[in-house]
Amino acid sequence: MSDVVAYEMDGDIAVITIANPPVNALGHAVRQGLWDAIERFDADEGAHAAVILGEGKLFIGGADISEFGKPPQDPWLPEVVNRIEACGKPVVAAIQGAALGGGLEVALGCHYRVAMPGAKLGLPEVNLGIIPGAGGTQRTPRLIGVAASVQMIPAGGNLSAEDAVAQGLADTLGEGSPREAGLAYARELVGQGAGPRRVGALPCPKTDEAALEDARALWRKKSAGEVARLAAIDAVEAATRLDIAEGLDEERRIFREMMETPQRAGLIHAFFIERKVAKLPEIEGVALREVARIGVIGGGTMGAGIATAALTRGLDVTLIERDEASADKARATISKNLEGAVKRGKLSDAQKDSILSDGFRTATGYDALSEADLAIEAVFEDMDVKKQVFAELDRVMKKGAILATNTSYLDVNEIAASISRPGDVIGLHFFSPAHVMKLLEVVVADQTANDVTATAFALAKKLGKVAVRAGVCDGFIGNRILAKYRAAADRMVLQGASPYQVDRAVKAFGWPMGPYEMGDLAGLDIGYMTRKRKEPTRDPRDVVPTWADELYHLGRLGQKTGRGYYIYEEGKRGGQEDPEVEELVAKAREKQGIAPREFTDAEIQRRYMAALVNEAARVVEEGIAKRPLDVDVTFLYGYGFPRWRGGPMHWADHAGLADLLSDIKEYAEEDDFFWQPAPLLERLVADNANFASLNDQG
Ligand code: T1G
Repeated sequence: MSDVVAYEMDGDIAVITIANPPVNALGHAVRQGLWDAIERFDADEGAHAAVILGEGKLFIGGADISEFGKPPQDPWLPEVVNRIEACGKPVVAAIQGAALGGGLEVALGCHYRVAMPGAKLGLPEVNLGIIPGAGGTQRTPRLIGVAASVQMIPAGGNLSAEDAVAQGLADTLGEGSPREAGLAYARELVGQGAGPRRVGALPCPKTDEAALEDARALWRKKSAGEVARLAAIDAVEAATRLDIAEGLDEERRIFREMMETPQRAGLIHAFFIERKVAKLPEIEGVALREVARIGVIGGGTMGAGIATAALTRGLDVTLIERDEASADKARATISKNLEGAVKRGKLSDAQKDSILSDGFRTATGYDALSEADLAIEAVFEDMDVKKQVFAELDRVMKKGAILATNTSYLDVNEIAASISRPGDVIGLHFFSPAHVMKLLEVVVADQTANDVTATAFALAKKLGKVAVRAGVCDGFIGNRILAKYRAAADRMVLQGASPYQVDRAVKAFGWPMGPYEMGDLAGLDIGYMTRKRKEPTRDPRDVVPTWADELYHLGRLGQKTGRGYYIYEEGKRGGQEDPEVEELVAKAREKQGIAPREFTDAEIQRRYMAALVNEAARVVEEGIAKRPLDVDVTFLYGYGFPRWRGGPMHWADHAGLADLLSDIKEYAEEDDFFWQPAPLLERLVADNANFASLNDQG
């Protein structure tokens, strides 16, 4: 027997246990082990039924994703599933924790399924840019029908054990341990003289044109640019007209097609980097400081959002405001945020009430934080104001407490150096709205202690955030790079592109919004203030979007004033293009003596991404981002970069760094101030290497 699949008898029941931590992935050894175990069971006269178990917290987490792209090894998963199904005696799957992807397909190859309370049963393959490839799209609709299948599979979602039993994907809910439940059910079946019950032998599911059409319409809209979700619907539809053998072949054909798409590579890259981003040598094995009570200084949008994020994850929060009126306003904002969580079903009314009564309080004096484990300030972005706050925190906070700043660009080293305990200072840069956005830039200053950094990453996990380590510079990783590709957009507009064409081209690339729509959402006053802040040090060759300054002076700040780049009408989704903006832009060109030229959407996309990747290469070279994958995670979770492209650095590797570099050099011929190739990019091209080759550096 293989060392990852065990076979033992419990009375007249064969118990087949998969032990391949951490998630019992169906790598080659597991597939071979399962095959051998089923062969043995079929031939074992003393065994009247079999139970398949997964050791540990879950049944099976799916096929082994790390094997993708490598030469396939027999037996293939579809064959293993078919072999289980073909067994001459009943086989029961006992499912705890999760049966996902190939894991559910193995269970569907079994003749009976017992699900333990709390288990989730699903086919998340589309989230990896593929479709189920071992019968999931053919056997699932035979059990739960077409409508339920095209609701679950294209969404990459899963069913709870209870819903799975209700819908017929599983037969019964188990009690006790998975082993006990599996054995009890197998013995019951043997007692009833029940034989194998093959899902594949069930008739083709009745088609449901309406459900198929609705699902196609939904995913055409919702997953613009992604191909796997629609392909999964095609596979389910095939089950309505092909017998199981033909259906499995058709599923396999589509599966292989999806395996070849760059989207698959992008989505699997995203899967692994979001798990790797928190793996940093400096925090590995470092003991954490305890964080149960936190203080938030400032109850504005960010402060209230941070407090909400902490409260909904069970932390005790004291919020400091300058006076009672501001404190009451902050409490009202937090209460509204929690109301939203209740509406989204994330929180019960009772939980909300207990949070607001027991876990949250406001104060107007810093002494209220003397027992706090961590304090995070979210006050006005001014260095003197920040230093005043930190001086107070330094005075009142207990020894070993962590002092954090939510600044989005100020020098965290300077803040740290202003107090007596710089080693306890760290940047925790949340993204607005802080109780919704997943990204958290953990800004590590020169003197930050490793256990402070490690504790920050643990806190991020507790808050349900994806944390990325960032070094100290203006804008850290995300905003620094954003400033560059935004500037590239402004340059194209000055040269002749319409802001609206830029937004359309960028969205066609897969971003949820273009830079000018984004400006309207954030507020054009933010951009104006940033330009004013940078004015004293700006290089005269830099392009200033003077049309945006005029919009600011006209009080057209975007969505919040009903007009910015776009005109927003009450109750209407999105904004209308504004011809006056085009006039302001034309005036700016005239003033600078620029004759406008045509831009294709492809050129806009190329320049936008080239500016992003070039600056990102600098950010990695300077160590602001430790690895290119940190940039990818930042943009996937903080800037809406299309997940199916894997992240900007992954995209660049697939687009070809040499081509990108030669484009940048071409752009530099007309503008060598803005377009200076990053030395790292030049070096990688010279070494015929790529960004991925740097993802294992620490
Ligand atoms: N293959 C390989 N490694 C996997 C894996 C998998 N399927 N799932 C998890 N890991 C690794 C992960 O990278 C991490 O590694 C460790 O296990 C713990 O994971 C034919 C082809 C199961 C819900 O899409 O959703 O089946 O970082 O941190 O939070 O139709 O992992 O420690 O080195 O996420 O407890 C379909 C993917 C595959 C499920 C557990 N299956 N996994 O969550 O742990 S395609 C999936 C998950 C397929 C067939 C097709 C989650 C989990 P490291 P973790 P967790």
